[in-house]
Amino acid sequence: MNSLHFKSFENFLLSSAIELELSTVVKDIVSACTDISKVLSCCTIEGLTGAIEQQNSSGETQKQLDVLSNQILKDKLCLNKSVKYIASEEENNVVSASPSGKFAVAFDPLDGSTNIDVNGSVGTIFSILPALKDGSPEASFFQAGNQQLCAGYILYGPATQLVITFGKGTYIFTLQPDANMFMLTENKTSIPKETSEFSVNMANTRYWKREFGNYIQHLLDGSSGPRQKPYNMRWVGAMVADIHRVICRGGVFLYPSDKREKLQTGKLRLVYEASPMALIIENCGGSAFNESTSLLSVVPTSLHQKVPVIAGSTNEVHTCLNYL
Ligand code: AFP
Repeated sequence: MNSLHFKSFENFLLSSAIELELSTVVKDIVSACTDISKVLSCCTIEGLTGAIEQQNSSGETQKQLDVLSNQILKDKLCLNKSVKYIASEEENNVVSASPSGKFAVAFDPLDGSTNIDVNGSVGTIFSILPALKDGSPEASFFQAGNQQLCAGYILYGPATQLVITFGKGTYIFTLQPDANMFMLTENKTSIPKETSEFSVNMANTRYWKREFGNYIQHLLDGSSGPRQKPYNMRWVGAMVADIHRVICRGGVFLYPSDKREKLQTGKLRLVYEASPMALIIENCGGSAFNESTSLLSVVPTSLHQKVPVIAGSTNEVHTCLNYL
């Protein structure tokens, strides 16, 4: 790639007139993620793959790289005077940063970290909200997704890419490793409304509720079934990678609630996974729902709350919702 042809992330922030303080926070997140990307590229050689004897807020076994990525982001953001609160998948409670800060930052430092051991794609997801003046530290994160000032993710794949929205449009930047800079490679204005590709963990079939099972069965029935066309299926197992594919070429990403006790309200976390992804998807013309309402209107009631996610190509999302 000849970086001279592309606008740098810094120039994009300037030309889009993003407020200075917000810009500094976003730049710190992106800089931390550039560091995470370097750590990931040499993690096998440095022996950093594998789990540690510790569980995160959701009771999942943490990987060494979950903990390290969390620390890299936390260290960077705690030094930024504009950040008041930090919430992370890897922290049980809100971390208080700068008392005079204006922003509350939530993140999943390493989404899909079970892919690490097989050199598969992983990502970082983040959300920036206005920090509330009053109330508990948690209260700042108990705002509906439509209050987010910025949301984004970094995909650590063959190329490292940043996908970001400030509430008007969704932009894709690609890391130019030699220059250590993210360059604007796409202004993503739309996700196709129709699709013939779905993304779901089929191994959960036996746990699904009947209506959701019927919907998937009709996709599998292909041309001879009620949907009258063949559908393809893709599942990376890292939300960032699966959603990125949906953003690039359309599709529907599905993580429903199911009959298992731990998945009665879904698997994905609202504050730092579903909500930011919903803002990104809606800003390039897609739709993002739980099983009944727009994810952006859901007000969290706990920091690590889980929600079902049905997101992607608008017409397919609504067809799925009709079944439910
Ligand atoms: P990990 O971070 O534990 O790998 O979980 C990833 C994730 O939260 C999300 O990124 C995936 O979409 C989903 O879980 C995959 O879940 P399955 O285990 O059902 O494949």
